[in-house]
Amino acid sequence: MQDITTLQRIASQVRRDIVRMVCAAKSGHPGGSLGITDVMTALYFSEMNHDPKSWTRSGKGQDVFIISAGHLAPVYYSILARSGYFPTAELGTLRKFGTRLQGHPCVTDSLPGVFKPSGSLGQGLSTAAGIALGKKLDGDPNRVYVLCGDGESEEGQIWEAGMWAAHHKVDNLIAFTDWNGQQIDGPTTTVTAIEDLRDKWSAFGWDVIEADGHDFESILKAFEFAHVLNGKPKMILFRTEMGHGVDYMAGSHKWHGKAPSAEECKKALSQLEETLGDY
Ligand SMILES: Cc1ncc(C[n+]2csc(CCOP(=O)(O)OP(=O)(O)O)c2C)c(N)n1
Repeated sequence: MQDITTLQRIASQVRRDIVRMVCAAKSGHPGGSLGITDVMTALYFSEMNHDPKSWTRSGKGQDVFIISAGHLAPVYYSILARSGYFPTAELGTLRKFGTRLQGHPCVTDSLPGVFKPSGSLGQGLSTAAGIALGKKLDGDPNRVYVLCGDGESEEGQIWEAGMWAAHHKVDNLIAFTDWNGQQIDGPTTTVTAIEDLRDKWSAFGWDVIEADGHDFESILKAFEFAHVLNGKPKMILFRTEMGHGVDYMAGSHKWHGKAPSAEECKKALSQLEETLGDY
């Protein structure tokens, strides 16, 4: 469990990692990654029971995290490296030929921390629900977490998994949505409206919690609240801003999957300056 100032410092470092990674690769997904950074930082550095030293792909004896919105690989890789799953020096290899850090996570046997390949949207919630039920059947008291996108939630399989998890009362499953209102082609309201996510998830038999995805107190309270609810799977809807922390990216779907130019990178890094120190 880290204090909030430490979490802010880690998140600031992770945002710089994301910008450096996509700039070096000249491609990738900075917008959603920057938007979900605070939540992912709270998850790995405060909420989850995990230990990189004893991690195994079976996920036994620890919490499991599945990234369903696999294009958010930059934030995922940075968080894994900063948590100690692999060296931070490797972050510079994002999207390079032969790297373990593919543009979307793939399970090479050698990349610790990754349970499942992703990138084809809509599938991760099904996997997470299955792993969570498996843990219950095994008597493993640990939880399963899964990150979904709001645009991703336009996929039908998300709702099939939702029905299934509620039917089987998979209450050790904590799903969360990066509710930034944006997806690849524009606002979700104009692509395929999914509002109101609160009503939809509760109609599907889930406990629903809403929180500010850029306020660590709100994020941690949401996770805490999820622990005391029993009998249903939980969905935390984190209100976030795409591109959070970089003014010219903030709130715009245009930064869903585009690398900044060299000039824009400099600008982004100067805005993410190490005011709180390096982590
Ligand atoms: C099955 C499938 N259909 C389409 C895509 C292309 N695609 C990649 S990301 C994306 C939008 C996802 O939106 P969201 O989950 O809101 O992510 P954000 O834009 O907030 O990063 C789409 C349509 C895909 N990867 N997989």
